[in-house]
Amino acid sequence: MKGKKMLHFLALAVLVHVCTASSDGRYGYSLTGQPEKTAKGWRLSLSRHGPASRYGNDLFYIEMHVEYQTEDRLRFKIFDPNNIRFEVPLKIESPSVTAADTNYDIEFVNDESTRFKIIRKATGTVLWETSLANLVFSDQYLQIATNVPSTSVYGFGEHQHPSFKHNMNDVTYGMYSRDQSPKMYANLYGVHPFYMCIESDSNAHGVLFLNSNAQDVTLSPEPSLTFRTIGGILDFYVFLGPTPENVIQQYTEAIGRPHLPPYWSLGYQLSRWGYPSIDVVKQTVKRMEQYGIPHDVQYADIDYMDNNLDFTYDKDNYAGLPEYIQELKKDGLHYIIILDPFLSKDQSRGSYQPYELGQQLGLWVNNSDGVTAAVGKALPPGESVYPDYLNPQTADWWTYMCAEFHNVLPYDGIWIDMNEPSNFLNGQYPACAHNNLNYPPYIPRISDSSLFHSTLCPDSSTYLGRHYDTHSLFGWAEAPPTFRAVQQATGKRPFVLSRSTFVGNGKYAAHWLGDNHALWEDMHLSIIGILEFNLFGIPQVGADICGFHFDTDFELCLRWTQLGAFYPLARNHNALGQKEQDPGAFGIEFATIARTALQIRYSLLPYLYTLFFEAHAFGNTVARGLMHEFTDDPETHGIDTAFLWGSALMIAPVLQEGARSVDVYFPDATWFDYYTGDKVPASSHNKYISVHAPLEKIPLFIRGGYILPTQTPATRTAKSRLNPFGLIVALNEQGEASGSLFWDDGESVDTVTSGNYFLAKYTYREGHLKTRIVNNNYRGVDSLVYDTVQILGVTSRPKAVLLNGKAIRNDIHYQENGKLTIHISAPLAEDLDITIQ
Ligand code: MIG
Repeated sequence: MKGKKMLHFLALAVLVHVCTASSDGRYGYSLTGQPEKTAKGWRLSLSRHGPASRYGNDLFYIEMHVEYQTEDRLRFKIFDPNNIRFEVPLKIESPSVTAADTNYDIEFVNDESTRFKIIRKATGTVLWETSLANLVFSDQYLQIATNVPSTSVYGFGEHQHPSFKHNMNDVTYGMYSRDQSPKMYANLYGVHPFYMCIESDSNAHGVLFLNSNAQDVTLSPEPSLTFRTIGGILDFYVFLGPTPENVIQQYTEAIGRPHLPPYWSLGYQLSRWGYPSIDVVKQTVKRMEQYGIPHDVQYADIDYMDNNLDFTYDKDNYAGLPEYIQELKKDGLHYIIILDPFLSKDQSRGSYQPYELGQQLGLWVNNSDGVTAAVGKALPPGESVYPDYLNPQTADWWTYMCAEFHNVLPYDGIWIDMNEPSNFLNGQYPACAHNNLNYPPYIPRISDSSLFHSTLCPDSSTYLGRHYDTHSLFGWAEAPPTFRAVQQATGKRPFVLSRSTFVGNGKYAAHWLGDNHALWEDMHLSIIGILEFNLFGIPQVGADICGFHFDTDFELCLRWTQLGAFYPLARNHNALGQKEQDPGAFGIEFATIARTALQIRYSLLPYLYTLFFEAHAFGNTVARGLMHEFTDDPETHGIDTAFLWGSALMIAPVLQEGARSVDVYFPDATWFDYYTGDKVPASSHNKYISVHAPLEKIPLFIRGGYILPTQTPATRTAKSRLNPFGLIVALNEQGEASGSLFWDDGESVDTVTSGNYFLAKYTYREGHLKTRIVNNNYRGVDSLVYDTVQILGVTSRPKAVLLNGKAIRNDIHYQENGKLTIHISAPLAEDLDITIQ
């Protein structure tokens, strides 16, 4: 800054430094005039220097608006003040005035490189530093680069990443929604241009690049990130954390908090593409029952349809399906049907009403003429059209069609597939024209280097503009009307499972990681995908348990079932032509082990459900990496072979064939073996310790300091929900623990906003376990009881145990490892007070 004059602007405790020396940058942009104060922050005018980029149509004047949206959220957008360019139609609420007491400062340094910095006030760490001299803003190529304060960078999606913590060695990831089986580095089904970075002093921040155009990002060792997109504007949101959980809370506050899933959807879900008939479905369901394996959801893939046509069912192979669904419901099961977005326009079969209606109303994605429907080829016979879900009328029609279909098949939830959107042709008929939308000057690092491979032509027209801009929003826009349809049709809390997702979809949909392979490697990679979608605000996520493509095998499927029992979304699914892989398919040994793993899941569902409540209400993650909780231990930054449910349960699955032990890293905390209650010795902390993992066991550890609500499992959540509750009280070194339980009817709409729930907080200190009932507005708790309290880490055999002041005599069991089990019968709806003397 030597020899340069600096101006300080003081606005509501917000500091903007501007050096006013004239810029002689040879390219890029520099500041013209002074930053102008606005109600929300600052406005800066930028003008271009030097030669144009090689992509043509560079803008001479652009504007940058900085908005101090909240004390932890800063937005800056760089756009064309003279022409409207596409902006993602996601509403992010922000106050109309600048936030006071922000945790960030911004700084402009107007030297040759015109740098723009975002600084964490508390530490001075520069979170974002970009040189406007390197900025490119042409019509179809926008590029901005920033230094990042460390190499602990996570996120960006959707891809199959080799590790949770990114390799920063000049790796480029493309983002453009695409129907493609997960393969390393490729752009996949959804688009999430969001990353989180752990700074070197363990603070964390997150950044959203709100842009839906085809784009890529390069991660380089400086460390730095370079964003390139081929449309829209440069619109960034920075979230200050400072903990990883805070980052995701702030991120989901902006983009929309995840919905509260129906309780039953946390149960075990079974699916398969290729149940040849309803009889095979029936046999499979029966087999689950015979083995007593927990099972809450049965899926219908396209097999149920008549000729792969939406809103029909196969009256031959699936004769009696409506009645069978009713039977399943009586038995406490739930049924989810798949729907594809494309509608066959093939008239040879006679009138197909869903198409006719949409055609009359003109609801499709159109060709570039804006009038005639874009026609592709997909699963149904003949040619297909694509509903333009961005059109509110299309959304209404879809909601109507889905809700009407509930009168035919009384489904409980809808699975929306192929919504990238997928097309078996590369572009629609007759072919994509040679123009700068279909063949832009720069194609980001995406598969086949094509914007229309397996989808529609970018110059197609949609309600909000060109498919070029809205392509990756197709599935995003399909989720809300599907969500509304399920709610309308069932009158209950909806469940929607979507393949293509975009920023903010967690409000409406769960996600599965797509067409993985029955390979050990894919099992490991699934953990990374699950942790990433928790960062993206879509915590209800899972991978196809046992693998989709390829035949699975006994050991892989068994280990995967154990791991899958701890996916937030636990769904077994496989591809047409593969051998059956439901947990009953491999005989009694498999079934017994699978049952044990799933019974553990079911016993922990009250804890899992409470985590989903916290995700919904506060934006927490459900499944999280160890680095969320042990951020200042750099060893945890790279761990993606183990993960946590919330703060308190570590899952350390076997990920290798033949392995009968797992090397588990124990960050510095108190840990208890879930199975025995044995305390992990302090000498094992901050180290990898080999843990015994025979075939029948997945290693699980409970973290001291936490109280987890449990419930006696059953084969359906409808039943387990009525069973007695338990508490696992895992003490830390101070002999303390805390936790909570959220409970409601599990299926009504908006129980949280209407307050119709029960919420209890538990604390344990100085030998007292106490509850505080924070909310008591769900009368379903009145018939529920606690029957067990397990306390882990008790230092000596207690002399007496009192329940609400009265000594309990017989029902106490103390083990030398410090595990105390107390059997009680106490109402859930009343304060529980247990004293250990
Ligand atoms: O062209 O509905 O990812 O889960 O089983 C395949 C059949 C279409 C792709 C989905 C997969 C599903 C399959 N679908």
